[in-house]
Amino acid sequence: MMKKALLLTAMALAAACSMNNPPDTPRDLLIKRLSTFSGNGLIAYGHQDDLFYGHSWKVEDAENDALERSDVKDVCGKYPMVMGCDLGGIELGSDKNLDGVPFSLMRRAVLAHTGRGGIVTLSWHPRNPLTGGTAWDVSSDQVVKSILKGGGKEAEFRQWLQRAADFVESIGQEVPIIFRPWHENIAGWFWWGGDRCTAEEYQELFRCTWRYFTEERSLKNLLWCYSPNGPLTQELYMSRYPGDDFVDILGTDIYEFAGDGPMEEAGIRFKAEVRQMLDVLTALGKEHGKLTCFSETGLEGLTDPSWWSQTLYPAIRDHSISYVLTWRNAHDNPRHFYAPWSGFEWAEDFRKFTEEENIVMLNQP
Ligand code: BMA
Repeated sequence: MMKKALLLTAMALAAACSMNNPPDTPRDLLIKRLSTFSGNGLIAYGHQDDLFYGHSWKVEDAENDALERSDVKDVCGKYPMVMGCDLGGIELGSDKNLDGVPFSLMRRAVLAHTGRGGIVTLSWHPRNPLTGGTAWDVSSDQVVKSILKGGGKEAEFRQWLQRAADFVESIGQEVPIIFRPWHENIAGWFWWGGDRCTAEEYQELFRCTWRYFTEERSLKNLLWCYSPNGPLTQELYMSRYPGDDFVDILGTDIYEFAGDGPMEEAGIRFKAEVRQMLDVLTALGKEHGKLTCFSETGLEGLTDPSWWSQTLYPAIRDHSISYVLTWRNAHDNPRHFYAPWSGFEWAEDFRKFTEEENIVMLNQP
């Protein structure tokens, strides 16, 4: 515990002492912070939608709630260092995201979490711009093509980008954010994934999103994360990579699925997949000078009593990833959760995980 505390103090001092250089931008500071984590073998823990709702509660008053509740904090006394949020729905001008989170609440929670010293990452499950279906509507392989230059749906898609950028802008440029659009793109479950578009179309989608936010809207507070589903070989991982100019963090999403088979085997398989994929990310991170992270993971319903100590932790502990994020605890589906909650019978295993020497939580008094 001492080692982690000393390191974090040294980081704060180092930031305060770099006085003769041009001031670091919020983006620079977040890059440095994440690099200090990974450079020192520390891994920040993250949880999706942490402040909006939990296993059996949700924020009712979006405008006034103090945003102090968190399933993670209920269990271990600390907030996760990283909070994930999802923009899905913003593209239609909706006031709530696809999981019912008001965007006004999201904005307040991003400010509350970063105000406490936490880090925020945004994903985006936009609807299908061609069919009007959800992000999971993969009925057409013309969708990405249709929203690129000359594709017919270009103007409409520009408005979607505009609405997403308006929201990011409304948070404020002083708040650095990890933005992770067009994720899990090697698999075929999203309209931007797999063979629903060509590699060139995917790359252009990522790049035009980057150009719109960075150049047209001058949103310089974003760190861009590329996060295909894993596990993948290095070759496959890079097969749709948009390029070093458009990416700051190499991530990956891998979940454990037990299905009907034995839990132990699923855990062994997951550990092997994660280690292999994180080895690939570490090598690519070095080669391309990029940060790395384990952008999404989890075991739905935490059906393995020792998942954190026997599966997740051993799989990640020797890898220099800046953070690991487990998915959301739905308030309206008792089986859809990825972090423990107050009263969960195996919460102690998670508590132990958060107390590991190299796992970083948010030390909020
Ligand atoms: C999925 C599930 C869905 C949710 C979506 C976006 O993995 O959790 O219920 O709508 O993520 O958050």
